[in-house]
Amino acid sequence: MLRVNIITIFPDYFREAFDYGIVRRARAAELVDIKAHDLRSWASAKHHVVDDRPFGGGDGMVLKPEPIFAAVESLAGARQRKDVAANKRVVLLSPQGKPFTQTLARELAASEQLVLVCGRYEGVDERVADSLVTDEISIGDYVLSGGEPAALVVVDAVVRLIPGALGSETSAATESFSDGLLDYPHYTRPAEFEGLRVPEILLTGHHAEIARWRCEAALEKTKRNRPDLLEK
Ligand code: 9D3
Repeated sequence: MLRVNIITIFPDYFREAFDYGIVRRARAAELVDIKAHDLRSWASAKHHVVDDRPFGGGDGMVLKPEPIFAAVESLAGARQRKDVAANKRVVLLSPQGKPFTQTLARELAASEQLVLVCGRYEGVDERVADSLVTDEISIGDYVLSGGEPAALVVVDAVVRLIPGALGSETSAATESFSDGLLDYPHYTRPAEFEGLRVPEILLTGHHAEIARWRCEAALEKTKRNRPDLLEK
């Protein structure tokens, strides 16, 4: 059973987020347990302050290290200090992270315990990334308001890779990105919709020719939308 603990100042953001589709099924089958925790419950009891002004000056606020260290230590046991060997990964979602990829998702899915730390404000005290976190991850080159939407993305991509999470009809290994191309185009009935026709070859039942058409169509689509994938 993979244990996923999310540390956030907005635990309610995750209400219902894991109650749909494959993630819901994986939770029901006890393949994964997912909990979101309020960072403020590890802040000093007085005012539950989790942020402070940046040393050196500048705009905005920075998440303080103490509540994050306390939260991770209470959820994942004693200080990991990059203890990948124990099969625990402590992930910081941050715009400065390494790109999240299917390869990284597979690695995380092979762990026993994941702690996801969601950043907010201008950032997180760098001692968290330096001394607590095993993986600092970004989900792409665009600006989010915080790490929470990125945590949703990571959990979704990881959970569906847990053995048994996908139905027997699909295997994660045969999906798009596994062969480095985008998926081929899909069609269903009606064969003509407002004058838009489904490619004739798909209606013929010539399986070898259909496979060939799909291969070429996938290549065309990849050229158009993701030429970077072809250069590799
Ligand atoms: C407007 C503030 N920016 C100053 C240049 C820095 C900044 C800080 C914090 C920008 C975004 C954020 C919040 N984003 C995340 O925590 C985040 C994120 C993202 O923004 N893009 C892609 N992946 C991720 S993972 C976490």
